[in-house]
Amino acid sequence: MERWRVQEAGQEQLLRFWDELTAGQRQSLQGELALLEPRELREHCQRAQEAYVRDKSCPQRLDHNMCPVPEEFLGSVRRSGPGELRAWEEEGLHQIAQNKVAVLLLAGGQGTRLGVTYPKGMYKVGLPSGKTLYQIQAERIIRLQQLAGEKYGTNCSVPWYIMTSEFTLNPTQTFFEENNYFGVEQTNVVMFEQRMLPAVDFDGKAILERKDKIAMAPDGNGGLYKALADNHILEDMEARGILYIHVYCVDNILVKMADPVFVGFCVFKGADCGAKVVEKAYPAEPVGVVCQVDGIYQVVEYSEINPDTAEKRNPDGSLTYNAGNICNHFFTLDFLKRVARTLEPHLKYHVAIKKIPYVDKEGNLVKPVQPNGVKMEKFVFDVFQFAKNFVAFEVIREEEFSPLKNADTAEKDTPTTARRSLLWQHYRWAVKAGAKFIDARGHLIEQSSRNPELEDPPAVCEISPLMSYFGEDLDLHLNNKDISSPFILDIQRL
Ligand code: UD2
Repeated sequence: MERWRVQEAGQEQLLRFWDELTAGQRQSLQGELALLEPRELREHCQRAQEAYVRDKSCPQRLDHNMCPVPEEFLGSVRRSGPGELRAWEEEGLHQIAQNKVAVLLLAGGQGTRLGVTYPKGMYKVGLPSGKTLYQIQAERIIRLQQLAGEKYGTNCSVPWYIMTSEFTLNPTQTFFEENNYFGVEQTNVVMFEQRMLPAVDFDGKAILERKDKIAMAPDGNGGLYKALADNHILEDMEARGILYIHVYCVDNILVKMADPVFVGFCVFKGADCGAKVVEKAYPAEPVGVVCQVDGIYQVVEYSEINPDTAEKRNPDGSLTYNAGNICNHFFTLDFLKRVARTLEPHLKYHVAIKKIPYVDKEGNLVKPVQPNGVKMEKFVFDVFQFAKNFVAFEVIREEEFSPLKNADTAEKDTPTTARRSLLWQHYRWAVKAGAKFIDARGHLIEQSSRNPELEDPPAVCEISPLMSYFGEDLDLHLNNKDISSPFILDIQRL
């Protein structure tokens, strides 16, 4: 064993149990250590400890320098006319039809709050079809390709880049293979892996989670930029002729992938970087706020804003910091190149104080009840500061944002709320298309004013994304038709 590596890093505790390990265990620990360059490991542990001390004595807050996004700089679906929206949509579809748009899914997170051991994208929220989040997303891509291709007479594709981590790569790959990539062309799905970083205790020592395993965690969704460089993803995009990339997170069941309206808006405005936002639902909602800090656009994350600031209100009662980040970002390829090749080292780490299971000095496994260590993460939106022309675009929450974060024991952002949001949306689309819902006795089901957050829609109607990306073209199948609930509108795949 090359002991010098851990000595040079000042992390000898990582070999505390070396003498007791089997040959296989030694090999696995050695493999982990080989990936950690001693100088980098030492600096990482020092940085984590310093950040912890700083954060504890004086949490870094940006509140005093924050300003809301001026309304004139905020594009908005609600405040735009149908003509404008149509023009943006056509521009977006045109770019898609010319193979210039890709989507990039951030799927390296551990989904700790949801409490499942497999990647979140494989989760079924209990829809009548039994579809997973990954399948819904795949089908939206297929339908969008079809819409853009038909409109502009091309045969186009929207490549799907998927950033995974050590936790999610293998299961995600296997799941896609087993499901035949849900009908997406396999060559258009590119999975790649982000880096991992050791978790560090409050004394600056990397933590052992087992005698033969270092506690490692993905380096945050801002690990994207290193991962793009590590895996030559930007070169792959360039070779395909991609100009625009829509980056999104895995758990929003309503996500409009490669949304032509958003893409078109950003292209029209000449933006190199953009963010979709929704009006925040309540001050403590766990979404960052898009704002200016010292005149520069950025997101202040929900974990880093003072409650007083989050609760500030305008004279009309609305929240002052109202532009809720929904982790839906637009980037040009040129912008990503600039970030990945030169600016990434300037992104700061954020400190998360966590309860990290560890082996104590006697070799017992301990599940701490109090936080005992630090995880360091970069955030995907921290690159906004580098934009030459940043835009924000406000969309309607009911149509575009319902994240799956927690298990059903929580009140919000659960499988139940996600399923409900999607079924309400499909119910609204069906009613608009002229569907008439009937119950088991053949009686018409009245449209009622139920509370979409607390109750299911009056009739259950799930529409496959293969049939409709955003409510379009449903009249043909639903207008004036008697539909008995529950109903699934889907097409047989070849
Ligand atoms: C994210 C946003 C928050 C808000 C919210 C909306 C960040 C940093 N925060 O908060 O402002 O928009 O979403 O739902 O973006 N991920 C990785 N690698 C990692 C960590 C996370 O790929 O190392 C992915 C994860 O799989 C998910 C996305 O990033 O798709 C967001 O991660 P999260 O659910 O931990 O973020 P959250 O809800 O704290």
